[in-house]
Amino acid sequence: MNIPSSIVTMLAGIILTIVSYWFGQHNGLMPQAASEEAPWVDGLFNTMMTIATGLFLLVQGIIIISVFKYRRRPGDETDGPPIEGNIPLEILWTAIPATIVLGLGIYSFEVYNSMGGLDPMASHDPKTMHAEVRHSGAAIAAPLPGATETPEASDAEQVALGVGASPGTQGRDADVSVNVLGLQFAWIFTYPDSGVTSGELHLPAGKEAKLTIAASDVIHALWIPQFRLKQDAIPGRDTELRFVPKDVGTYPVVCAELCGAYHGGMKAQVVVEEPEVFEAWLQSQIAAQQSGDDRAIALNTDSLSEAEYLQPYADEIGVNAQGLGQLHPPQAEGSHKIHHHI
Ligand SMILES: [Cu+2]
Repeated sequence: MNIPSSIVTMLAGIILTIVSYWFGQHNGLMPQAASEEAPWVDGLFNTMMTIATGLFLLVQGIIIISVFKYRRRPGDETDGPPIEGNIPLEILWTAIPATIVLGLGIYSFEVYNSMGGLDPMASHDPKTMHAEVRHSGAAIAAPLPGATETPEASDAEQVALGVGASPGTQGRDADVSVNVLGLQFAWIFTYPDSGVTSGELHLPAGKEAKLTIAASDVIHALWIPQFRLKQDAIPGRDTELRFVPKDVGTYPVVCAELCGAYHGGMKAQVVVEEPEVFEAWLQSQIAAQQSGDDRAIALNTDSLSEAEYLQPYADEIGVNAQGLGQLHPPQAEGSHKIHHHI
C-alpha cells in the first residue's frame, strides 16, 4: 500500500486536532465553577489545555515514531545523513509559538477586562507609586502594624488593586460589601452595613459582592478556587474583589501566600446562600452580637481563628504570649470580641 505522505500527515493532523480539542474541553481539572466570572477563566484554561495537549501529542508522537522508524538496523555501521538546519522550518517553529503566545496574551487580557480587572477604580492607580516611595524606607518583609491608619491608606481607599466592577456594572455599587481582614493565621469578615463580624464569609447567590481586602501583618492572598478569584491582601493598602457568586454551596477560602508557620492552616469557608437565607443569617448574627458577643462566637467553633485553636498547644510548640498577642489585628472591630477567649 502506498498512501502519499501528505495525506497521512493531514489525517494525523485532523486526529490530533480532534483529540486535543476533546481533551482540552473535557479535562475535568477545574473544580465547580460557582461564580458568574468563572466561565471566563475556564474558557482561557481550556484553550490553553487544548493547545498544550496538541503540542504534547505532536512532540511525543514524533519522538515515538522516530524511535521505531529511524532506529539502527542490524549491521548498519554508517553515519547518519549530514543535515544542517532548515531556514523555512526554523521560521515556522518560531512563528507558531509566537502566534500562540500573542493570541493567549490578548485572550487573557480580554478575560481580565471582562471580569473587571481593568476597572480604573481597581487597577489603574496613579497613587500606588507614591505610596511605595514613601514606604521604601521600611523593610518589605517586616510587618507593618497599624499601617492602614497612615495617611496613605485614606488615599488608597479611593483606588484599590484587584478585580473591580466589570464593564457591565461600572459606576454602580455592589449589592453586598464585606471587609476582609487577613491576619496570621485567619480570615475575618466584617459586614460594614450591619457591623457583623464572622469567621465565615456568607454571600447571597446571584448578587454582586464586593470584598475590600486588607492585611494586618504580612501579605496574605484570598483565594476561592470555585470562584476562580485570587487577590493579595497587602498591609497598608486595600485591595478589592468584585464578583457574583452563582451557585448555592460552601466553598473553601484558602490563603495562597506563604505567610508564616501556620500558613497551611489559614482556611475559612464561603457560604453562598439564597438571598433570604443570607438575610436570615445576617439578622441572627446581629441578634447574637447584641445579646452577648462571647456566646455567639464561643458557640460557633467554625469562627474560631487559628490562634484560638492553637492556644492550648502554645506551650508545647514554643509560642509565647507575646507572639500570640501579635496575632490580633490592631484595628479590626471584631478583634475585641475574639480577644476575650484568649
Ligand atoms: Cu496567610
